[in-house]
Amino acid sequence: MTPAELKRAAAARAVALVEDGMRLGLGTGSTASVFVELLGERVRSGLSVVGVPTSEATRRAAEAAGIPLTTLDDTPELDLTVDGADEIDPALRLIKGGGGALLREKIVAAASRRMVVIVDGAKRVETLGRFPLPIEVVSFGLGATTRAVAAAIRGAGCDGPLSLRRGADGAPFLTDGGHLILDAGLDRIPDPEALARALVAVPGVVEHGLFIGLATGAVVAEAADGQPRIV
Ligand code: ABF
Repeated sequence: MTPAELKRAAAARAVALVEDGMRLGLGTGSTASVFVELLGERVRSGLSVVGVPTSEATRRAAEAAGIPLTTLDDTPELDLTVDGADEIDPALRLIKGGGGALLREKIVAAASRRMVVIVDGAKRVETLGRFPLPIEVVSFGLGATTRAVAAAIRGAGCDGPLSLRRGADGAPFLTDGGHLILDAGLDRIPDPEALARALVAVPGVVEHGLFIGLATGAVVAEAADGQPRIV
């Protein structure tokens, strides 16, 4: 099966977990967008749900699919969030934020009783870090914040280059919140909890892409047979 077919298989399995009346967090990325598309089909067949989108892109996709939307102000507690990931380890720790939506994704996941991650098998790793870790920072003081982030990374036993994410036009990439992203090419993160603690202690860091203790399950579609497994 192609990567696109695997993503669709994982998204379809997750849509089957949705029950009538649920308050949902709607993830971002190509896998989550298939989930939104398939959820829209169920909504048009009579399923009653409300969703909180994790990005402006997902908001537009959900509106196009006919999914009723709400906010965390009106609906501060969600039943289930379904979202993609860039990496997942055996303890369901994640790297997210390759799409730049990590801040809203983490807020929505933290407001959910369950978070199910939908990925193809290529995202599974023994040790997180091969995918560059996104770190969202405010633009004020960028030079000083970058130095402090580099020191925090070394203090947590990691090493590797930090690069300011840029868009296709070469300009700095801006998140939905108007912030910048530093991508840390660490290769291996031996102690994700220690790195997470070190990063949040840096003034100017808004959020980082390590999702620890948030995912309660994962639907993994493996290339071998394309059959999604729930772990
Ligand atoms: C979001 O989309 C992100 O947190 C992650 O970076 C990305 C995964 O994208 P895809 O499903 O397109 O691989 O979930």
